Amino acid sequence: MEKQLPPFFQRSLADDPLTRDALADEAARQQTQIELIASENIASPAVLAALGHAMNNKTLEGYPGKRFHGGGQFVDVVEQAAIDRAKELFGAAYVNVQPHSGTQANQAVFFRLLQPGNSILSLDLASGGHLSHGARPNLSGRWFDAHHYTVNRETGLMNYDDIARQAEEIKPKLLIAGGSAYPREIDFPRMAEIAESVGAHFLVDMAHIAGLVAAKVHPSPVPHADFVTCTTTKTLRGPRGGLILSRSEELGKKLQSAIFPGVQGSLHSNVLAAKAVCLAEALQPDFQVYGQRVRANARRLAEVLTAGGIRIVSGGTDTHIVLLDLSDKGISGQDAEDALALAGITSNKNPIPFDAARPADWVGLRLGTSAATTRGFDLAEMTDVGNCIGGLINAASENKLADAVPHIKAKVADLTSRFPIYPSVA
Ligand code: DSN
Repeated sequence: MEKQLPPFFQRSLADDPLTRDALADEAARQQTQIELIASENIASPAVLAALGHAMNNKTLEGYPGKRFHGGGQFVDVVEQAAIDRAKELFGAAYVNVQPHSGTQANQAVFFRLLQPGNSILSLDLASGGHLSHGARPNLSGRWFDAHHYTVNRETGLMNYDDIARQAEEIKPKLLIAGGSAYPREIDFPRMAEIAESVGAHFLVDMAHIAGLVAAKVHPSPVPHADFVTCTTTKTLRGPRGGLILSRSEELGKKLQSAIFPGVQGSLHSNVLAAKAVCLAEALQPDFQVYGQRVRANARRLAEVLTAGGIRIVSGGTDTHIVLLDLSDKGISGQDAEDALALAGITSNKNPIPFDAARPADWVGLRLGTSAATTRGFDLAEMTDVGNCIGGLINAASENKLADAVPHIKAKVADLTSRFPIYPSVA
């Protein structure tokens, strides 16, 4: 007869009703709302199963085969699989799968390449850059002499001649490309040329576009940069965490100790398993179809919104991101985010290029199509979503939200019920 488990192992979430209910509510929210936050996605049940596994209990430091604790043989299997799969997916010679986040991946690269006080040159936040690329409130903005390039005020596009001139003037130790809200393709060979011309290292943070690069619908930075960092969360559709890649095994070897023991201690064993799962998923042929749909859906969303009288920063998109400029609508990004939320559409306020400093005054709204595409939305649904958003923004601008919300909310409910996500909340 099977031995009765001790009471501790018989406990479940039912013993913590507060957490159980919040988790159930979050699952229901994801089912019933249209998720358009560009940094989000819907991970597979297999990824979630790996995250919720007892591998969570395993403490390890070091790398496969060279650990500081015993009992690591099965974590070695998943860490090595994640490394091998990421190498294959991105054509990289070196991969580190241990970063707990994209920001920590960036910190490890800084730790390896820079000394405090060195100069760095990156895309500014309002133009779509990232906090960890030298923004003032971030550690990177305090410890390094951070300079930023902007996009062109009229076109919203990166101007490579301007960046080259700025780099010549500043002579940064590190040039960074990539960010959180730049919706257009980046010319990586040109950026690499600029870095080389001033003797700078070149880092690409492809956190947002990693899945599009994996799906081959966006050019890869891997052959051009010294290091490429990303998260596994966003277009890559995996667990929360980061990766560092390099085209060079030599550079990679130098980076290894920058993650551990440089900026991190023990690894997140179960997350490594989930990373292995999501990377295997991204190697399947259907992931390329997914990437094509994400981009086509973003283009459709931009077209429908433009036809609805809403300005899109840079006039369109090459990625999953559509950045709205609400400056001529008389409402803030926060007003728009709130208006969309009334109908069950989730988004986030964002600065647009040359926007105000205070988040409350930002006039941008960032949308992304990764999560909606995962649940099955295609061009027809994205046309509906665009019309819903256009209707809400124009209604907010004319103080007519009370009239507009009920029928748009009904449309959102119809769309989400036709495209269920996890079985338990379907
Ligand atoms: N960088 C933030 C974003 O893009 O939303 C979080 O990943």
